[in-house]
Amino acid sequence: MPAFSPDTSRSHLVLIPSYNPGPKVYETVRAARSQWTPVWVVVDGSTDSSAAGLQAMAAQDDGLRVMVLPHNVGKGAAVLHGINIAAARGFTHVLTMDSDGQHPAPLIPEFMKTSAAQPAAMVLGVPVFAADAPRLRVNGRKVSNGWADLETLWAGIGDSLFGFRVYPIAPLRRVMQGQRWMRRFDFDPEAVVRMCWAGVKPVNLPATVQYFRPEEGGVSHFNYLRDNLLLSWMHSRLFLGFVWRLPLLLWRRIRGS
Ligand SMILES: Nc1nc2c(ncn2[C@@H]2O[C@H](COP(=O)(O)OP(=O)(O)OP(=O)(O)O)[C@@H](O)[C@H]2O)c(=O)[nH]1
Ligand SMILES: [Mg+2]
Repeated sequence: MPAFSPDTSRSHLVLIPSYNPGPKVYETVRAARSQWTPVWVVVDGSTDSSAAGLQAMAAQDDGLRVMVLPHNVGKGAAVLHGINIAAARGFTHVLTMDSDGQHPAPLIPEFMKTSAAQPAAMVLGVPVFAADAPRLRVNGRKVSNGWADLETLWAGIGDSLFGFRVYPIAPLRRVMQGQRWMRRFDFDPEAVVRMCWAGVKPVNLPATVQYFRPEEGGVSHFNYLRDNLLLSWMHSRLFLGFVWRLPLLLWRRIRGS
């Protein structure tokens, strides 16, 4: 079994929540491992064979840890599971990335370096889409981004939905433990808005996104009706939260903090 490399991070880890990702997950995890140590995967009640396949990889690699949840609890809940354990191990920051190969593993070091230089901030990937990316996805996010801008009084969120990010763990845990939302697909946009409310500043970096056709191993769990309803409900409750925080947000804006 290979020993930890000397550059194993004690503060920053890569966390990959994973639900029935198909075979792309193996190259995704390998790509993340080639850039960072440690990498943790939370298998969220997957019913494909990926739990066993990932555990076999982890048995050969001390830098990879695989946690398997018995039932599907949702992306946000899987992230919370991972960061609770990470916090207990002394980690302070987490880079979250998708398990389906869409996110740019080669940018992990740059994102981690930016986070280390500004540890109080969150580092947000801003998606750079290829010309063949589905228009519905590219344009659909403008609605969520518009709401997130309003809800934070234009705090500078580059993209509300993109999940390739580095979060400081302590405020993210506080925000998540403070309420019962953000457990599913609503995790990424609600996290970024609530973190802004908590005073965590966004730093935006461009990040390329890849879309794979099904025959290339592309898998999506985005359900247009279900997830747009979830996002509409999420922005409704965030808007209410925004209304009573408006004096605070205005005060911060006036002070320039
Ligand atoms: N833990 C967990 N992760 C999930 C769940 N659903 C999706 N994910 C993960 O969240 C990431 C994004 O899911 P996708 O279904 O690709 O959603 P998306 O990337 O926003 O949508 P597309 O633009 O269609 O790819 C992937 O890494 C999934 O494995 C879930 O129920 N639990
Ligand atoms: Mg995806």
